[in-house]
Amino acid sequence: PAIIYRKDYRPFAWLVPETKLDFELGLDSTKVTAILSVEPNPQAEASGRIRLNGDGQAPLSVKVDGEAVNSWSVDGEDLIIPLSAESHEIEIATQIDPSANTQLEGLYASNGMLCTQCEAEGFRRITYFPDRPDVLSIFSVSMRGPADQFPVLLCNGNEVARGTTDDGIGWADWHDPWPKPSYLFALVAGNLVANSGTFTTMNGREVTLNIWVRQEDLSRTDHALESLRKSMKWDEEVFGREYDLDLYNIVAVSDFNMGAMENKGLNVFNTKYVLADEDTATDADYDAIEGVIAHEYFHNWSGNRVTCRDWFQLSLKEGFTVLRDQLFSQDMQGEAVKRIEDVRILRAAQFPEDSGPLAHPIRPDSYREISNFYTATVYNKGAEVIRMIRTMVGEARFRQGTDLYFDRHDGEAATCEDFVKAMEDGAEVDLSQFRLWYSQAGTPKVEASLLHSGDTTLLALKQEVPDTPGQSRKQPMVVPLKVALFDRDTGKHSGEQLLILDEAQKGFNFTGFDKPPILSINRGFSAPVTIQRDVPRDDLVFLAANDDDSFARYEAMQELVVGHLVAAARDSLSDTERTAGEDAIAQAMRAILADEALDDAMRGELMMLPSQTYLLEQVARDGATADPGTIHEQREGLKALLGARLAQPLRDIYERVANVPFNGEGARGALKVKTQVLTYVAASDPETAAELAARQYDQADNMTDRQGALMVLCGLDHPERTHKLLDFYTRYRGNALVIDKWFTLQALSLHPDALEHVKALAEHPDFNLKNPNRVRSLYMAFAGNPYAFHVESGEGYRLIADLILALDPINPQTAARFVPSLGKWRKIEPNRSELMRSELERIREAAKLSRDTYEQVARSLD
Ligand code: DPP
Ligand code: ZN
Repeated sequence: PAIIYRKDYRPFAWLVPETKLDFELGLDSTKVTAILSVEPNPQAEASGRIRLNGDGQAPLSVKVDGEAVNSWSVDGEDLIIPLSAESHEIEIATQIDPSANTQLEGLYASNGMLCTQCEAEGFRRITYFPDRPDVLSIFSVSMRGPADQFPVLLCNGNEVARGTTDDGIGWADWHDPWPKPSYLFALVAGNLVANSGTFTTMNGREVTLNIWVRQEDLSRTDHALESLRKSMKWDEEVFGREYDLDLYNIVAVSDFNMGAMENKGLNVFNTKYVLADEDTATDADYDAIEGVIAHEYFHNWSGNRVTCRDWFQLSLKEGFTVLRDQLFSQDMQGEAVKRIEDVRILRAAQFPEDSGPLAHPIRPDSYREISNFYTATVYNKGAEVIRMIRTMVGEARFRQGTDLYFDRHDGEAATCEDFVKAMEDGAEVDLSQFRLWYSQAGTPKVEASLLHSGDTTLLALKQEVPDTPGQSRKQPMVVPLKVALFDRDTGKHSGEQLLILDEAQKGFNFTGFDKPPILSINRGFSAPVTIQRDVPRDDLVFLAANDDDSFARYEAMQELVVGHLVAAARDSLSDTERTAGEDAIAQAMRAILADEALDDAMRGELMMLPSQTYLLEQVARDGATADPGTIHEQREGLKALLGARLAQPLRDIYERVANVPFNGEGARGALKVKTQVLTYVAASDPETAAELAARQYDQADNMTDRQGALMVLCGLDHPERTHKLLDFYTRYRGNALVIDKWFTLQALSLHPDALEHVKALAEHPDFNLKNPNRVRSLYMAFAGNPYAFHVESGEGYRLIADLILALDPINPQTAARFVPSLGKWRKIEPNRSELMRSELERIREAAKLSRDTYEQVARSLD
């Protein structure tokens, strides 16, 4: 498949001011008639023809200015129509089969309803169209279909008219007054009911809000509706953004490749990010729903009103919108814990990407299949990059920058460069060198060392941006680092400072310290970098107990454990060092358990050991390789040691939090701590853990508690494991989202037979390769199982390769998402590495691989 380059961007030769679509809807056969008003684009080179993108369909008829034409031709999947350089009306009829659309792009059938997913290039599977984000058009849509099957007919914008004919055909006309690119088109037809509400905007516009679901799901939509209201209010208050239609529809569908989609006025959501009640959703589910509802709502400005010129600019809308949803969630859920969670996600998903074969800048230079670039880099690192601008200029000037950006580019298809320029002008800051964050891939490494003499301390900083595929010898970036220096005698610091490291090396002097101070660096995770420093264990123990920046406190605890486990996994710990490390970690953990000033939500975070994925990244630093088996052993060993040494305080705290009533003050934190305690007990005293977990499961009056207990039981070889798994299945049978959890808990478990369990679950009658949520619930969880996926025989790798091959013809976009788990092979010890690589080669050799999977496999082997 051809490679597409950013540098090759050219504006489209035609404008399409208006598009009229007519749908005769049927699950197996839908007829689409599209009427495009086109005129030559004065900004582009004239062309004697128009190229319309297609994918899979055949034209039934083509008319230009009302006359049937036969002079069209097909180039690959595109339709080419000769056209003189003046205004025309093009009419094209096509027929598609939504029920055969298992890739879930374009118009497809799900559970008896019809829905669409057009981003990035799905619209071309509905009809021939210039399917690119810089072609903006005003859409009018008419649709009709059997009224009993499709009583509800929805599209973007406003409903103009609707009715039912005498012979039972329902119809509706919709009009969206806002020009939009085709990727924001949406249509839904089905038997749905709505939880409805209203929101009055800051200028008094009354907006009707609807959350559309199947009848049986209606009772689980209040949280989504409330989240939408909060998002609308917050975006007015914090970014000055007001909603611009009288109607906001959200539809939940159970077959969906992504989390959700921000189509203008008609968001389509994965049920996972809509449905929640206390019995079936965890606290984390509630938070995720609030965050994704906000994300899609915020796209109305950062994405829809200002869209992307081309797909290389994806981070323009995604990075910015992720930052916006993160800031919103910080305000709703608490800043400290949310920041820690966001960094944890970045480290789990983006850091490995940035140090592997699929590394790319947040604004990529080329792609074969754009679906492969909906990545943690474009989204999460993209958000971090904009957050750094905000950190450097402060909230007020950041707001001036975003105001100018929205003002300047409203109604346009913009670029990342436009955003940065608006920030420079609006926030009055020079971002020339900062732009490197858009072009250079790789996680910068910053080495920090303190040199003390007299009363002066020199903080010496050194940065290096590692080589990534296609990029070497990089330039120094602008790295904003928040630091504080703690006085060793008073245990206090005299204020946080923002240092800007913008050269390869730079020193900063601090005076007034009799003794070398204790350095707290990258506070709040002010820059998405890894900090490397030689720091005394005792200093980390101090910071873990005392740092007044919550993130830095968490980080100190992580650093303490990472340092110890990485050395242990590299087998470079002497016995004395091992003991000293264990003592320090136990001492820090004891302080965290005992700290009465700490709230439990934060305590729960501090108790979490670094993930094996993150540890693996750290062990495999600088070209070394990692043995996942050893990392697992060492991490579990440390958990067991802490569980044993802190048995009493852990029991005490468990008793306390177990008595916090659900819905009571501090319940969320209590639930988090409770399950954290169980994971330590499970490692040190499985029998007691099984007892406690079984009781927690039985007494649970909410899903957080029940899932936590079952998670712990899943890892144990104990009869209660089977009992509770069976109970859970029976209790929630028929509720797809909860059964997804049931699959996931088993696939992620630390049980020695987890691999066998996964193989058996793949044969379970409830398993289904066509439903992305179900596929992910089993296999994505398994690919993230640090132990079972990496069994020495290589069977885990084979399982994932087999899945990729089986799924690729059904749903290439989802299949390709599994490739990165095998693509890590270069970081792994030689035996496993070879097994992983050969699975990738086996995939590459398969006949008829999709563009999605081919690209990821080829890059992973390069
Ligand atoms: N729907 C996806 C998102 O919101 C892609 N735009 O991120
Ligand atoms: Zn998005």
